[in-house]
Amino acid sequence: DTDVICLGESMVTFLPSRPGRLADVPSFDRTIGGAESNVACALAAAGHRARWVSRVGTDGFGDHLIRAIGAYGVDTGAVGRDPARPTGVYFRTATDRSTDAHEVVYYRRGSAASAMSPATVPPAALAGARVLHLSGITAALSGDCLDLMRELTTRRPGRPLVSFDVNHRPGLWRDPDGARVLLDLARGADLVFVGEDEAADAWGLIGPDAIRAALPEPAAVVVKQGAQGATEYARDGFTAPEAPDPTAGDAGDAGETVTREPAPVVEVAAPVGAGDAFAAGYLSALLRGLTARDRLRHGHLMAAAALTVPGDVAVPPATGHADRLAALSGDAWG
Ligand code: KDG
Repeated sequence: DTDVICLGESMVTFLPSRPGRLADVPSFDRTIGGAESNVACALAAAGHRARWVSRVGTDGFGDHLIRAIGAYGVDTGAVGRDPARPTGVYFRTATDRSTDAHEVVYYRRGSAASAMSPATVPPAALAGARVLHLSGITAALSGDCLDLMRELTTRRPGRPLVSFDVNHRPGLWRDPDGARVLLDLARGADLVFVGEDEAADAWGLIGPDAIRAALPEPAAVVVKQGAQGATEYARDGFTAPEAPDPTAGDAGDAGETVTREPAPVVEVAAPVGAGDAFAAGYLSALLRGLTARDRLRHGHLMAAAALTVPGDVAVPPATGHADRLAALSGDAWG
């Protein structure tokens, strides 16, 4: 058994040796990326039992991903190998400090992970967790992957708490209705993470209240508002149960609490991976039964760790240290 299962494609990631456009960068350093395994790595580093479920090729890049993600303490035993398809790869440039922009190119069409489906991911790989963490990236990879996402976000008794980070990547979607698909998938989750700007771009929803109004089904919705902080809408009694709850999905008449927490001010090295780190910090606090304020603060602390390094994954502050930072008074939090 495990605390959290994170399902999604991971890629060998190439970061530039120096700033500049992709056309000009002379060499790249290899690291790892992949929204869901980034979450798994941060959770494992924070002391939780995390399993990453995916598929990779039988190539050396697949070996590297399994080894590097496993080195964080993540259980990689359920990762499938596909001799007929390659492991995904992506390159990106450094973040331009004046525009906050970077270039990304993916080499992942037809990858091993794009063949994930209800048939190729065994049910045993997805069993025995308190939380199943998914993201909208998977839904954009292929029709098979979308089928799997629809199945995993279908409400049924006894399923784990389903956490869904919208992660709208317009460049990955071939379906012009991708944004609408993401809204449908989010409605089937128990916990949704979405950026305020992301919701405006994808769905035309302006502000946290409008986002919650469009997503009434999940027990909790967390709207990330960049440097301003985050807002959580949580149905009373929202927790990650130790064992699957046979009544899960039954909203009943529970009330709702809205919690806003500012984010600490940090010097940003690269924004990539900050959303994943936020989700990991939030989930870590949720698994530990902490309050709404502390869930958001642990999200902000892990995001700060990721924002201040150039790569996609950051080693988070040790749990005791993070608890002391989260307990600082409101003034310190801005
Ligand atoms: O959130 C960070 C991820 O976007 C990055 O690690 C790569 O998974 C990735 C993607 O599909 O963009």
